[in-house]
Amino acid sequence: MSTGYTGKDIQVLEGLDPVRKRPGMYIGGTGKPGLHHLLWEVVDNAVDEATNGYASHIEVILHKDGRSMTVSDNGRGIPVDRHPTKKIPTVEVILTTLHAGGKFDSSNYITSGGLHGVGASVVNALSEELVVTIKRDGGVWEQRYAKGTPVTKLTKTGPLSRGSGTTMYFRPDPEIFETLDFDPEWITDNLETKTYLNGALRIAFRNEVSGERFEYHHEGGIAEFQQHLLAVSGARPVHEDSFVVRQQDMSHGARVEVALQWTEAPREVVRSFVNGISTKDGGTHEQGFRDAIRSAVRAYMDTHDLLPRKLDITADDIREGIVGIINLFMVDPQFQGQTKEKLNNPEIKSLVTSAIRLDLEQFLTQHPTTGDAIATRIVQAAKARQASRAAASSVRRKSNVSHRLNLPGKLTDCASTDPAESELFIVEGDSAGGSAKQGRNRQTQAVLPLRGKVLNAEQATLKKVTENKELSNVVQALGCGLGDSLDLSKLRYHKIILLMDADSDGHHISTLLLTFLYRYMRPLIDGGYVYIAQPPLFRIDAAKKTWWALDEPDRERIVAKIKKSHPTSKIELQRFKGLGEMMPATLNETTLHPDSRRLLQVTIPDAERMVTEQTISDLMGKDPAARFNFIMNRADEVEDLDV
Ligand code: 1YM
Repeated sequence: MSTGYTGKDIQVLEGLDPVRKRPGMYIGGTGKPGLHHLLWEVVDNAVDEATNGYASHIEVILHKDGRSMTVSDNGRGIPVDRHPTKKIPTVEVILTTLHAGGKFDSSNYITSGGLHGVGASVVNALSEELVVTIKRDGGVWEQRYAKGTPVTKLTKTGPLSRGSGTTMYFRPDPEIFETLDFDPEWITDNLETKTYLNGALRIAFRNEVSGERFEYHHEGGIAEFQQHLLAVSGARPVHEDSFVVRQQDMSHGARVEVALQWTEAPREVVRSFVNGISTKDGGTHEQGFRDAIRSAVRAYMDTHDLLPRKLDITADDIREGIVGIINLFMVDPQFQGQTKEKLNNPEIKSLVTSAIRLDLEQFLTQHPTTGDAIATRIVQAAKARQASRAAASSVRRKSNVSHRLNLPGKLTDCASTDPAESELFIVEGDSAGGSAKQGRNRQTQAVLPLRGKVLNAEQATLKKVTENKELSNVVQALGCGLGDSLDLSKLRYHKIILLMDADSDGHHISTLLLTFLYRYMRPLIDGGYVYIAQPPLFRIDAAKKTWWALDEPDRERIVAKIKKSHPTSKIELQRFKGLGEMMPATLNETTLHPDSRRLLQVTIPDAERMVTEQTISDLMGKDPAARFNFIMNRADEVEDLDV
């Protein structure tokens, strides 16, 4: 080896092999979320340095290629001294040893958060190139790596003029990742959240692709964060002052911060964090938080005689409409779940409950106007739930009576009764419905045309929703009921495919339907049953062959290819104005037939889950053509695309 490393060091370097062999084990996957996970690891190390009081500024740069990042902080700098046992610079140990600074125990939990530098070696292993620059110990030090292996020694590149800190440049490895492009929206969202969770921290983000620069600093901390969430949710609060509490003296050296407010919205928004890291799948701290809310509010309502006699109030009623945040700091968090985003320390639940419950009850008692407004809101939720249950069960009755008797008249059903092979195409308009009916496979493909207006489910009550003809046709055709009483085992089709024109009307209807499914039939989306069909917009004929293009860029790409391979041949272009214009056979070949069609599967990836609430509220009622934040996943016959 030209770098002069000994056999002993190579053994250390082999330590990263498992990361490259099974990247999913360390970063959840190799798609877009996995790619961004690399960035979060590096940012978290810099934020840790700030949380520990050593750094105040972090800068993040998305480079011009859109595929490489630099993160720097003004902290102490990763140690560059010789590691006492490994006999190489400490920074090299950090970057080439799995879980340096953390630990990996046999029960398969990765222990991290508050433990410095755990993820840096994973980032290194999965980067085509990584350069670390450290200002510390009187010098500027630099070392380069490729795919986790050092390609230079740690070298002093100059004297230290002033300050200290760590800078890391990395470019994720195309051999590992399916997608390489960083998403500036994901980045800004994540960075801004970090500054809400640490009021003293300043983060600058420079996007060299767009030339933009952002600076984040939120002195108000999680109280300000809660107000921000409230603002983006668009929900109207039912009381003015939020409940904010910082509990410093919990046992086990833990502390917790909470901000909470009730709104009129028919849902609950809770964001939870451990040591400033998002726990999207919740966990014991979130459970403790929920328990505290239930028991404090119940106690308040009890003592003030605010509980109506004939109405039972559930924990869900109590939490309906809350917009809340919990951030827990603790020493040895244990994470669990697919992407290790669920806190699993059992002792935390009651610790959090007892840290918050009394303060919340006291807050309500000291602010009786607020307390009464919240109590009124909760009683209203319980009453609405009772009314909804009645409405939902009437829909369910209708769709259950007999397997087929109660199907909507507009549905053209398939012959098969096996949900696993059955597909429902929800089509816009009767004329497109006609083409689809003729072009489909009668055995497995059913068609439901929608004509009337689809209700915007975002602001409507369940009762209104079930009264909407088009939506109730959808519910009846699917057969599984909706809301709390949805029963997936009764779902009549395992592929529900929205087939709309590729114009803004079609897009609007898709959006309305997806909003409805998200709000009232969410398990269908979570279960991966919902798809969007991709009818072509253009037909291209040349050299006695036919191509289909989804959109203009697709068309240009195909035309360019044809010009190259058939330079003399005449190219004919046809643009479809709508699905109804397409011959049934064409529709079959391009859009319906499983062997040749392209489908987008509608999923909500974890990183998007938290912004989806906002996206949906943002989208509905304002700009129907606004970009959708549902992200589409790859499946066998399925293509990756944002709508
Ligand atoms: C751009 C990313 O990694 N900053 C960073 C990392 C470390 C320190 C400071 C640090 C920590 C400690 C002592 C300590 C790390 N240190 C280690 C290890 N920014 C970035 N800034 N001195 C410096 O925790 O005691 C791992 S990361 F292991 F050496 F302590």
